[in-house]
Amino acid sequence: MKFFTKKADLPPETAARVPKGQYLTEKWPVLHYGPVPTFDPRKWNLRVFGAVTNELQWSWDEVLQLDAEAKALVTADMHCVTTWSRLDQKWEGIPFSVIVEKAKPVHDARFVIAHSEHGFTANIPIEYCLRDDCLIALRANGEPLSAEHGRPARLVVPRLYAWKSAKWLRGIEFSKVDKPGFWEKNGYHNEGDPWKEQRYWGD
Ligand SMILES: Nc1nc2c(c(=O)[nH]1)N[C@H]1C(S)=C(S)[C@@H](COP(=O)(O)O)O[C@H]1N2
Ligand SMILES: [Mo]
Repeated sequence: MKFFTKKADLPPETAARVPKGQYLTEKWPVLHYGPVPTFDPRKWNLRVFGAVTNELQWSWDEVLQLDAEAKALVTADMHCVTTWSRLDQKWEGIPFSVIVEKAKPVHDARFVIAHSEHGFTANIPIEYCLRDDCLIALRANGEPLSAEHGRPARLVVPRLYAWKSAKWLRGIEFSKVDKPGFWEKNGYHNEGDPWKEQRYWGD
């Protein structure tokens, strides 16, 4: 079995969904920097802070409550800058719009900074998070997120390269100013639109 398929070897309708320079994979690779964190539901929380009217902090039980109240189910393609793409990934969880409704970012908040375990951050122009395909995912492809894929919660921003979809999410910061994150400080493009091939600094 072949794991990576070139665009040229795909039927046209599938090839059209794979951005330039990407290969299709059937398997779901695991990719991140550093160790996989452990999840302790008694200690875990999720903060929403920064340029907002209401700063918030939710326990794991409160996140489960939010998940029961408003569900997002998003089918989206996933593009990693290291050139693999996976189509029709199914994400389930809390719509990003719920975070916005509850925290009320100030009118001139322009960026979302995802904060994860071990100090990992990713910066995202706010408009990508205000789209209806952005969510805090608790499940992928019908199963709770596995430890390697971000248990218990990850941000999913399908329109940008997957490094912006921060695994092991612990905080959402709204900001008036940009704050380049881990990969953005280490050579990756600040915005990371796969359809513009914004891979690295200078692209
Ligand atoms: N916390 C954290 N999230 C992260 C990363 C990371 O290093 N740390 N790497 C990103 C990168 S580069 C990619 S391609 C995706 C991969 O997600 P997956 O392992 O679920 O396929 O996670 C992203 N989220
Ligand atoms: Mo990546």
